[in-house]
Amino acid sequence: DSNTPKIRLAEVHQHGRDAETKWVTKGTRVYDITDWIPGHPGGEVILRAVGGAIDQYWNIFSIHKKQEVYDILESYYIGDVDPQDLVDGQVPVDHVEDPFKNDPKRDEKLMVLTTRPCNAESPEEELGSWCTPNETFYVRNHMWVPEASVGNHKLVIELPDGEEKEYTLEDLKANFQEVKITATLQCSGNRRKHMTQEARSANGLQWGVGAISNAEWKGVRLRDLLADAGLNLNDLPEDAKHAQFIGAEAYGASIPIEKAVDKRGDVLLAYEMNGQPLPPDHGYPMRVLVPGTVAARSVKWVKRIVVSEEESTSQWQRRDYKCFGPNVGAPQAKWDEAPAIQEMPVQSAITSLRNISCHSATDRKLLQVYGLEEDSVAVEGYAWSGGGRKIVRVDISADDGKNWHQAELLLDESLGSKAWAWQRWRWLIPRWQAGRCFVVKAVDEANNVQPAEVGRRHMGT
Ligand code: MTE
Ligand code: MO
Repeated sequence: DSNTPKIRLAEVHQHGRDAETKWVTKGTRVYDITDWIPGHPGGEVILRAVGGAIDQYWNIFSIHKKQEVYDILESYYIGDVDPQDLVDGQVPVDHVEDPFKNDPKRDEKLMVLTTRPCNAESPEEELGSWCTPNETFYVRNHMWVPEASVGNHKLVIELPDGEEKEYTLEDLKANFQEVKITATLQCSGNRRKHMTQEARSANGLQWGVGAISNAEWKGVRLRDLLADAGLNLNDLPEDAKHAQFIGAEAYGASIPIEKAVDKRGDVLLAYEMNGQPLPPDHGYPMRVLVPGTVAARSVKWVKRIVVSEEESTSQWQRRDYKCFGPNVGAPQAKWDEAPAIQEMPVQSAITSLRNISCHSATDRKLLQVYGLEEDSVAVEGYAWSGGGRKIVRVDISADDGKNWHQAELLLDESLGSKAWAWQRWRWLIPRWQAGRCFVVKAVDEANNVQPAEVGRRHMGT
């Protein structure tokens, strides 16, 4: 109406990050949220939006899309965007800063599920090698890739008594023992598509077999850093229960302190991946690498580590990455009572299923190794378990689970205190013995076995 103040966009721009009072627009309405900022549950990430539109951030942080949040925002309403600045009744897009402006160009071989944020799985052809090339290592981003450069990136470690110590990448390289490990990262949603198809519908991105990849990581041990910052590893204080990690774009997660300080736990601040500096998508200049644990805890672009009595308060620690019984739907889920996923269960998948012909010279070599003289089917894939538990067996069936065989476990050079990296495997069966439905299930050293029904794969798919 004509009585509400009309505010020019140029004026909104002046109330950005460095201004005394901070404004945002949502739709065509303007809000002065200065007083709200200190109490914002998501912390200072809100400063990205001030001086401009908040709409695209709420599309990413969909947690805001509820009445109580709308009500809070309305209480800070100060006026409407001046109609002179509107195009077709809307705030023009050039007023809206693109939070994804630092996202890198990505390899075309990646199989993209969403682009903003980037969620992309490794294609099956790339899952056949021991270490996945950096360019085709799966990418799981909840937000944008933050602006980061070695020069201005500082890592702060905070202990329970409030003591803080700051490190640059150069400090890490100069003052701590360098460690190399091979470790597989797997998103908790890996193969969710198959769970949806074979068991029951599972919420979230419908990943195939490629939300997993393996790499050689170089970095320094988190435990060495914590000790340097003043934590007594031999006699941990009572209130040191979790190590919380905060990424530069606002993502956060935590792990139990026992894993963080375990010498054989191999938790790293990693700065190299397969002999290269970490690529932007994978945490440049440094990330946490928690081997054997769900990849959601390996926080990229890490800028702060807090040793605390509490788990991370982030939505990814408390309102995501938890499991509920088969009778519990989203409305009944008691998030506060379910434990956060840490170590992962045993997993395996078929990544390649192909006909091998005795008419081809290269195929004949493979047939010879397996003592076969007729056309056959070659099956290949990976197996992996959490907690560094070694894969001891890979069971494979070519007739939908009626008869089982043991796949050949391929030899690779694994680095680190435990079996953090996947086990690749292969198996050949004469064509006439093979049905159309193949099944794989792996067994780890604790004799944990995968359920067979999600390990199916049909010939020609
Ligand atoms: N760290 C930050 N800062 N931001 C993120 O969105 N995603 C997590 C984890 N660390 C994430 C993060 C999740 S859910 C996964 S599966 C892994 O990073 C993916 O690591 P990658 O993209 O290097 O494969
Ligand atoms: Mo993930």
